[in-house]
Amino acid sequence: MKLYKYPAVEDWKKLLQRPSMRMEDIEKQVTPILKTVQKDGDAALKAFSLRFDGANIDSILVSEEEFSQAEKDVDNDLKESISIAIKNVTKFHSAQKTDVLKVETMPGISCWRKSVPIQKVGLYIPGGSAPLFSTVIMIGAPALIAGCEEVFLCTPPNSEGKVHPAILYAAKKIGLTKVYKVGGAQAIAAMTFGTETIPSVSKIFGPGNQYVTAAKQLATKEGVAIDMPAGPSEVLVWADETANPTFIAADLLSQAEHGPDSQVILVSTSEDIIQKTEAEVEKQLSVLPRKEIAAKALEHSRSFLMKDEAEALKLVNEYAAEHLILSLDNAEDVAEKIINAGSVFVGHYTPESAGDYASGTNHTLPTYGYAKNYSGVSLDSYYRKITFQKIEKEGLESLGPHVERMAAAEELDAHKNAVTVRLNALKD
Ligand code: HSO
Ligand code: ZN
Repeated sequence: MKLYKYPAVEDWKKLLQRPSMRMEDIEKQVTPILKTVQKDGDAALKAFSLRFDGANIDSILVSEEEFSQAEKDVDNDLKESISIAIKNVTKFHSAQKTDVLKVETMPGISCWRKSVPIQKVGLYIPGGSAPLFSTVIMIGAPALIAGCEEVFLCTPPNSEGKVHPAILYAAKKIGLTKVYKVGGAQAIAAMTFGTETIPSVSKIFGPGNQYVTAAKQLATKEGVAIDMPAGPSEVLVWADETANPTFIAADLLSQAEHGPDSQVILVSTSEDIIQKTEAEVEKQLSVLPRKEIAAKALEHSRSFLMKDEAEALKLVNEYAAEHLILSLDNAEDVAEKIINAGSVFVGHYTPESAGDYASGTNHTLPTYGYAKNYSGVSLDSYYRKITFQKIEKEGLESLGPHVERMAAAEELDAHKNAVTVRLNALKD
């Protein structure tokens, strides 16, 4: 991790830059995949599974027997932990339900807003080196709590045509029964256009590699919504002299092990803490099974020594981290001053891992600085909010003349008439 001591404000933007993502080349590779799936449906999905995953798939839909086998393959201790995670995530997200908001803006004029679940939702869970069954819970449970009518999941099979048992177990446990064995850009294409087996959806959720990310971006041009623009995962740890270097080194590495393009940042007003943490990172890294991945991520990660708390706060808000850990004595006070972050972990005993798996908050969060303008996934992500209004005759009598006047001033006579004909009828 490269150390920057008291960086000048004018250099912050450059120093806080994320690794660049060039999507054009990938989009060029992904576009033909989307087109082929649109044209050939299931046959294209099977051909791509053979080509990219080395899997010969008979049935794209996971069978009852496969679910039962998964149930047997997951050990009881893990089942218990998954249950606790589901319980906490369900509790936190269920509490996000809102009542219909109804307001009488003037006598005889009522306006209300109601959350209506998105009808068809598709979830994507990547395969690869880490089977992210926790993500099944994070993006699946809220969809079911919101009441989305059709919810299903796509995930790539391994070369034997199988899905990781914990993914199937977690899916079944939250109430998802439709899981399709298809991954990569072809899965996103299937959810966008629909195939004989896989229905098209209105919104796609879930992480993925660059091909999946590019395919999701292209799906938006076809009228499909996506959870959020994706970039590599990241954490910023802000630590003061009361922080424990062993704890925060572990936090930095927990993010670094996600992928070689992950970014980890350490901010402190104490040079001693930075030095001790760096030594601790080296020590812990050497025994990690994913040390090669984590080491690559650390190559483009940084530490910042800041003059005081106020400067550190400005830098932290400028970075807009996906995950922000406040390992500070006054963490709760500082938390109040955070204006840009995906999710904040407050105090020495709040590791990001807790939120990644089981405390209750969602781990699908805005990366790449998007925390400045996007929120993480929550119950809201599964709704549209529809507004309604009902105007009584006396309401139109009092408001109508104002609408007529405004319409006339905008030179939109048909708008004015829509009120005038009614007001005339009321005079008769
Ligand atoms: N830190 C990841 C989520 C995750 N971690 C899943 C472990 N499993 C992105 O927020
Ligand atoms: Zn994680």
